Amino acid sequence: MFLDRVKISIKAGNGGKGSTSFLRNAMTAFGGPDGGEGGKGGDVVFEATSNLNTLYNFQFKKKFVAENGGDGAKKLQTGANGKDEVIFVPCGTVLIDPESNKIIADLHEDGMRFVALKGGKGGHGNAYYKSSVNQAPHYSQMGEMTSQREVILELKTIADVGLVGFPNAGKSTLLSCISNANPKIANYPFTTLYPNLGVCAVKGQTFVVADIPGLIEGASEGQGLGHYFLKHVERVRLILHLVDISESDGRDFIEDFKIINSELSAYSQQLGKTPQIVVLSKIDLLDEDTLKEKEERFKKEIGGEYIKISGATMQGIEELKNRTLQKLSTLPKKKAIEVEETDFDKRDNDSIKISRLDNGAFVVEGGRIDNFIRGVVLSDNRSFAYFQNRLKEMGIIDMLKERGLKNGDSVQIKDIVFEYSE
Ligand SMILES: Nc1nc2c(ncn2[C@@H]2O[C@H](COP(=O)(O)OP(=O)(O)OP(=O)(O)O)[C@@H](O)[C@H]2O)c(=O)[nH]1
Ligand SMILES: [Mg+2]
Repeated sequence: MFLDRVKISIKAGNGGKGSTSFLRNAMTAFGGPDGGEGGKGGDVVFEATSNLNTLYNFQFKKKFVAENGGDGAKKLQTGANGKDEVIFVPCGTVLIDPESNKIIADLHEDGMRFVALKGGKGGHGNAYYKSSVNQAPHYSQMGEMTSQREVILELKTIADVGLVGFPNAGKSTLLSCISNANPKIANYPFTTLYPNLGVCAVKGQTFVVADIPGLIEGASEGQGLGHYFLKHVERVRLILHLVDISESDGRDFIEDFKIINSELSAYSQQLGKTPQIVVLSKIDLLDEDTLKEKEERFKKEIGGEYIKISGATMQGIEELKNRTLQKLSTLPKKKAIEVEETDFDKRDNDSIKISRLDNGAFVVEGGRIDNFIRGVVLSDNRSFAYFQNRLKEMGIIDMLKERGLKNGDSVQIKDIVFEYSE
């Protein structure tokens, strides 16, 4: 099972509640406020690891929630911070915001981390609100609530070299000859159904090779397995373009070469321009004269750099490894995918929305209201006075009046419903 695109839901931890408490012991009957702060909620963090090659782990587990912050307690005890939820993904995983379709992170290197969602802030305890005018506040603050988000994980494999060609061209055979990988090989098209990675060692150096399912004419329009898997060679620095010069499947090898190149360009201009080494494969199946004839034809009609190999006799394999390494040394390291500026984890701290119910009651909602209401505990008179003052200061009463608020109208703000009077 190969999984390279999956949608999951993530949620950071809520902030813990601040505590309302007063110092009380044998010596102090009515001590000051000593309610501690709520702890911070855990973050949702993605981390790239080279121990994974697919998104298979996400087939069944699709929901990830970081721990909530602990509540504050008496004696100024701060609540514990919630544990971060660390989600491990294979190197090359790109995170996409399904709402905007924008890329929010590219985890292309082992150990790379990205904090996708920050945990909610802890609420203040009542000790925090102690002031010269209010020595004994009977209220504390709720922690900041976080909301659940969806994110798409898409794997764009990280490899230096990509093997590209028609089905049966000998791509997997080549991978097994030059690397530690052990891919399935068989004499029928589409043996390879998902990308294989192998590490090739040459002269004390290594490079990573990706073998993908074969392409056919019209792949860009969905023929065969389509060009779905080309995303796994999108980032390679060099393509080994395999062409079966023995024409064992009955097609013309020059045509094959041209078709694959036009499919690469149809997928993306950039992929069409990725440097290539043309690899003429299965030369053991041709006698010397025919091989020479075909080579001449290739030189005349296509030209440029090429190399002849046989996975059966190993002819040309060492040379191909050396040439690949040499060519890679002249090519720049692939850059990470550009990540766009997004507001994925941006909290709504500013909005105020007013609507009216059928019964005429006004409803006030929005991020600014949520933040404000966290600090309101209505069992306390001072707190209610504070609430009313703040409604005026924030301009909410004026906004409501503009919408027709009159004496006696009912106003609903979160769980609080009150009757307006001048
Ligand atoms: N004689 C000979 N046969 C080869 C050579 N390379 C591959 N083959 C055979 O060709 C067939 C296809 O080889 P694969 O390596 O599976 O081809 P592939 O390009 O990975 O094919 P798909 O995964 O279907 O796209 C198998 O039967 C191989 O044994 C070669 O150099 N010489
Ligand atoms: Mg194969």
